[in-house]
This record gives sequence, structure tokens and C-alpha cells, in this order.
Amino acid sequence: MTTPAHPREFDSTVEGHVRAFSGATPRTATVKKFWTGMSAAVMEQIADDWDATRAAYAATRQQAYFSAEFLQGRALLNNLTNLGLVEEAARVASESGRELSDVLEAEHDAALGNGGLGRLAACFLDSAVTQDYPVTGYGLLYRYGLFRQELVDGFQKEHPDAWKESFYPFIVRRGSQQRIVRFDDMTVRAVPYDMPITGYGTRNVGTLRLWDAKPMHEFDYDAFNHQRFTDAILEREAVHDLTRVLYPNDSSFAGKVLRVRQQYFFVSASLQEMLDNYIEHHGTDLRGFHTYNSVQLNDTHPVIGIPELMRLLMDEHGLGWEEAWEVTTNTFAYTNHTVLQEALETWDVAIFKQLFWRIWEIIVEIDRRYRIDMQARGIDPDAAHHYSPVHDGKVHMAWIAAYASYSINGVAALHTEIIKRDTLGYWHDLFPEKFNNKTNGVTPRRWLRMCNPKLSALLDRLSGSDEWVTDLDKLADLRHFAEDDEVMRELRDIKASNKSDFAAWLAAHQGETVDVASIFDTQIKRLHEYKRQLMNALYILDLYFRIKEDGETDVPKRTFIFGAKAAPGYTRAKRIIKLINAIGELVNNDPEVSPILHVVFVENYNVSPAEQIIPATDVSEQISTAGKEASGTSNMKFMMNGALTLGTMDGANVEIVDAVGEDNAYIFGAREEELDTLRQRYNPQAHYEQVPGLKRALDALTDGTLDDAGTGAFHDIRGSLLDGNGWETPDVYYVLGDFADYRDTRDRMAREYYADPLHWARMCWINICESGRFSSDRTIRDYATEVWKIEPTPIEGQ
Ligand code: 26W
Repeated sequence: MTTPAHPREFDSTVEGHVRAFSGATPRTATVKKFWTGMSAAVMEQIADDWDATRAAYAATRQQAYFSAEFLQGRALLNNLTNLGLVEEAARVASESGRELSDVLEAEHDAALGNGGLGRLAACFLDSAVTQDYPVTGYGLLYRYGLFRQELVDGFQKEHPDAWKESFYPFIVRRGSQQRIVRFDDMTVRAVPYDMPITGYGTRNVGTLRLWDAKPMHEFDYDAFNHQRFTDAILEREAVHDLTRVLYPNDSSFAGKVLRVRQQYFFVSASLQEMLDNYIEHHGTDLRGFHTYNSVQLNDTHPVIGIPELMRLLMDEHGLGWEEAWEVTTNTFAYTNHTVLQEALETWDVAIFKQLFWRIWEIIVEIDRRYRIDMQARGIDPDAAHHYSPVHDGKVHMAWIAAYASYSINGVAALHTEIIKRDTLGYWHDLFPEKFNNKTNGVTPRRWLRMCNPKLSALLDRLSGSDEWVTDLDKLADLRHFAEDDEVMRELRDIKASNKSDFAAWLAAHQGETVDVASIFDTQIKRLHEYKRQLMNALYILDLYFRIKEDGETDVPKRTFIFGAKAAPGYTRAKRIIKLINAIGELVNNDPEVSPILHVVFVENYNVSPAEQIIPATDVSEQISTAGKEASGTSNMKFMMNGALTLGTMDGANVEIVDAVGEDNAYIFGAREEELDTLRQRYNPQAHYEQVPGLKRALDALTDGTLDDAGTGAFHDIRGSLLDGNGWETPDVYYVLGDFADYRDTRDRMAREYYADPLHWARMCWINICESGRFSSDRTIRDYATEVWKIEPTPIEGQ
């Protein structure tokens, strides 16, 4: 790799920064202060290149990535890796009597996202800069990230995540580049804070720009002097509220006023900046804006940028409607990340009228012109009405996005087919040429190089270089080593060693002991009924009874690992967390069963725990109801780290199976195209009665075997599957329908793991070697060449 030049001696600057931050010696400073000093020293290394990159991007065609969420995780090791400074950092740490790993553990995750969509945005920034693409991320500087999860007696309890309260060195306030954002009831200063995004093997340093909200004047002295003290304070509070917290929902729309305020706030500030930059470099005629700028909308959360750009162009820069529409419709591209109806954003018109009347007027005008357009195209008026930007008292963000964007994409092949057919089928009939697929990817830097150093070293050695880190397709050349028993033995040793490391991490974090000789079988993702953690849990309960009651003596040893947060208002999801923990209590405390089965619930699952869990996992649970998981991205991370997929034909699982072959994955369950028909004559009660193990497992929820602390939680869960508790459709996610196939496939998988370890290793190896197409480098290249039309722009001197 091109190791970036280090303009300054790293070791001595670390010590200087540690002294400055701690007022103590590098030896006596707290570990947090040592981390702060070392991080500041990293910032010093990259400052000049960051400046040069900004200048290079400002003058060329560039891409903005608008996202309400960026789930960055930790930054220090990522930056040290990219700068080639890991060994030096370890040496500096040890000179102060420390382990680098302890210093790294002192960092608080930047959890400015909920899950898949936010983490994808973070991987994209990494891949963009690594390939020198001029891409800038724009989002919100939340004071509180995703809540910290505590488990109290097996129930989830939420705590605020004050991630930057004790100083965060990887962010720089750019006080001179503030913008003003006006709402009808308040005017707010938008203050940009920049996070540097380093790349691997390049000196380019990209930017994630996060906006913070401040009152126009820090103190309204006038108000203070006129006995309106409390009014002045309250007004200030209202402004600070704007960026106070990340909304913790990731699958259902709540319609909260503050959330649409957040969306308008960051989108308006970002567009203002882009327009100013255009004028500075290309002159005042904004009719050419879209030749130098494009904006990717990460789901509908930033879609209010469409009417806002219209407003800025017309009201602030004097363009006419047609001119502004021409620019706007060539600027935005929209990515859809979910087919769940309850997640689609539709705002009450009253909210728009109250917050930003002018935006409301523009949306109404878009709606009026849309209807004329549809009439001219001979579209059925009822259909046209149903997909209009405004109807039934709501503003429909996805329809605005689909109408005004020049590109619309899904995030995996199957998902794109489903949105073309169903969710956005109307728009596909109208504008088939706008639609394209961009299968998600993950960055191999964080999700292989950094989190799995032992496997990385093996890949370096076998391939003779680290080129695979920036060209993951290269791993395909190593596939033939599947036939090399010596390499396969090494691979098994690496997995065993990663399992020990995870066991030690778990012991340190939650005081829990696991058997490293067992299969590590993992499901880590947000808790949602469609992801079917409940099906996983029912299987464990079934195994428990097979050991206890059926006397099965050949049940393979397993450790079941869960990590999941539930949206605080999603009651059913929280009940499922309690159920998993109750099953854990039962299993882990049973003298007969606990030597064979163990259930772990990793508290406060986040990016950093994922970096520990994934390299240690043998079985990757990807078991959503077919058609519901848009893509999934942990499935890719597991594959890269040599875990085998136990999954349905859903999301990107379909493409994983295509890459590795059916013999190297365990696939079960109803297919997406079958489900409609299956559901028509679906009778969950019959499955309950007839499918082996199911009745016993479900009855255990309510017969006193499991304790839900008198809340009725388990009764509700059981009812949701069997009779819909009398008010909902029973088992909408087909848990009982897929259970038999899941059980058989999972049983077989576990048997094969122990029966032929060498064969298992070969399958893992093929998964690693075929993971190239799931690098986000590939995804970003596809966006860059097919949608964004941007060119790599390396800074001078490399
Ligand atoms: C309005 C509430 C809300 C908030 C966030 C609704 C929906 C969302 C996101 C679109 C949910 C999300 O994170 N979707 C996930 O996106 C990943 C990246 O494309 C996919 O891999 C996951 O399959 C998809 O669930």
C-alpha cells in the first residue's frame, strides 16, 4: 500500500498531546486522556491532507450523501490502520506502560445511527475516500446517540448516550462556515462540525459534516432585561432540542414534529453550503448546479431537500419554476431501504403548514403540476391521486422522491425487484429508466482487516501482499487453498483463537463464561418481528425439551449469541428480548442442559461489540421472512470472516448463495414468490398441532416454565402467533410456517459441523474467498460510474 507520509513524528506528538489534555505524564494520565491525546496526534497527522482534499473536491463534480444517520463506531484504530501507524501506536502505548488494546477500548462508539442504514452510510464514506471519490457526508450532530441498553431482570431499559460529553477529538468545529435555517416559528444557526474520513492506501481525507443547532444569539439580553427570563430560556431550549437526540425507531414511522425539523435543518444548511460553493467556483448562474453536484438521499429522511432546493433556487437565487425544476430533478437520487409499509414517511399537512409555509406551498405546486403531467400521460386519475405528493391530509415523502429523483435504487437484487413490482410499482411503470439496483456492501477495512487481524495476516501471506484490502475480488485467487489441508487447519486455529478472544471479552464485559469448543451461533441485528429472533428462540426452547424430555443424547454443543436493541416504543419487540433472556435463564441454569447449550444476550449491542462477535462466529443467522429484509449487511460481514449463513432466500442472502453455491450455505424456508399463495391457506394452529416440537415450545411460554414477571408478555407473544390475540392477523411473519424446515436445516448444520470439521473449514474458506462482490468498494464504484458520474480525484503528491 502507499503508506501516507507522516509529516511529524507520531510518538513524540502523542506524548505532547497527552500531556496537554491530562496535565499529567503519559504514564500517570488516565486511559481516557491517553486515548484523547493519541487521537489528537492522529488529527495532527492528517490536517494538511484534509485541507488539500477539500480544495480538490470543491472544484470538481462532487457527490453529497445526505443521511439522518451515520453509525461510525470507533475512529482511532480505523485511522491508525489507514495511516499505517498501528505498530508505532502500540510502541508508544507500551512506553507508557499500557496495552494499545486498552487505549482503544477507552473510546466511546459514535452511535449516530440505528442499524443497517446508518452503518451502510459509514461504510460508504470509507469506500469513497479509499477510492479517491469526491464524496461528502452530511448529517446531524446528535448530542445523544442511540440509547444505551441495560438489561434489568431480562427487560430492556434505555439510558441516554452522551457520547461526546467528555471531549471528542475526531471532530472539528468550523465556526466560520455557519448557515442560518429559518422555520416559521424560529430561526436557528447551523454550525458545522467535520469528522475526517481517512482511506486505506491514499492520502485523500474525506469529510463527514454534521450540523449542530444553536440559537441566533447565545443570550437574548433584551429578553433577559424585560422580565421574560423564562421565555428566553425556553426559546434557547427549543433550539437546542433540535439536535439533542437521535430518534431510536428504525422500522416504524412516528410522525414526530421534532424529527421533520431535524430533517429540514440539516438538509437546508447542506444545500445552502453547496450552492455557495458552486457560486464561488463556477459563477452565479445556478442553472448549471447539477453538472457539478449530485445528492444521494439515504431513504426518505432527507427528501425535504427537494422542495428546499426549489425554494433556494427560486426565492434566494432568482430562478423560475421550470429552471429550478430542471436543476432539482437532475440533482437528487433516491435509495429505498425498506418495503415495510409502516416505515414509509407521510407527514400530516398541518405540520408542514406550521413549520415552513413556503415549503408547503412549493409541495402543493409540485403536486398540482404532477397531476397535470399525469393527465397528459393518460394515467388513471385514481392511481395518479393515490401516488400524488399530497393527499388524504398527508405529505408522502417517498412519492416526492420517486417523482423528482433522476435515479431510484434498491439495496439488493431481490429488493429492487420487489420495489419495482410492489412498493414503487406505479413509478416503475412511469419511469422504468430511473430504476437500478445497487447491492449493499461493507468495508473490508473495518470488517476484516481491523476486526480480524489473524485472518488478515493469513490472507496477506497467501496472496503475497495486502492488495486484497482495497481489491477484495483478489481473494477469489485464493480459493484453491480450500484443497490445502494445512491452510484449512490454520483457518480452524484462527477461528478457535478468535472464539477465545471473544470469550475473554465477554467474561470481562458481562462476567459470563462460554465453552469455546461449542458452535458459536449468532443473530445480531435490531429486534423486529420480521427478522424472526422469535423463531430462533423457539428452536432453542425445543432443543431444551429434546434433551430434558426426549432424552436426546446426541445434541451438538452450541452457544447461542444474541445482540439486539428494540425501539423503546415497540412493545412486542421488548417482550421478545425478555423471552430470549428467560429462555437463557432456563437453559443456562439447568445442570443437564447447560453443558450442551448456552444462551448469551450481549448487552448494548453496537458496532464495537460486532467487531468482537463476528470474527468468532461459526453460524450466521439470517432468517427473515422472505421479501422483508431489504438487504442485510451483517450477512456479508459474517461471510467475510468465515461464518456460514443459515438463512432464507431474502435480501442479499440470495446473492451470497449465488456467489458461494448452494453447497456452501444452509438455506431453508418459503420463497418470496410462494408466500402469497401459502398465506391464503395458512393455518398457524395446524402447524402448532402438527410440527414436531412446536406445541411443547409454545406451551412453555404460558404454562409456568418461563417467567415473564407477571407482565403477560409471553402470553401476548404466543397469541401473536396462534390467534393474533383476537385483534391482529396471526403470525404475519410466517414463524410457524417456516419452523419445521428451519429446525431440520439447523439440526443438519450442527451435525455436519462436528462430523467433518475439515469440510466445514473448506466451506468457510470459500465464503471468505467469494466475498469480493460484497465489498462496499464495489458498491461505491457502481454508484460512482452508473449514477453519480464522478471521477477519482486524488490530491497532489501521491
Ligand atoms: C421512519 C422510521 C424509519 C427509520 C429508519 C424507517 C426505516 C428506517 C430504515 C430505512 C431502516 C433500515 O435501516 N433499513 C435497513 O437498511 C439496510 C441498509 O440498506 C439494509 O441492509 C436492511 O435490510 C434494512 O432493513
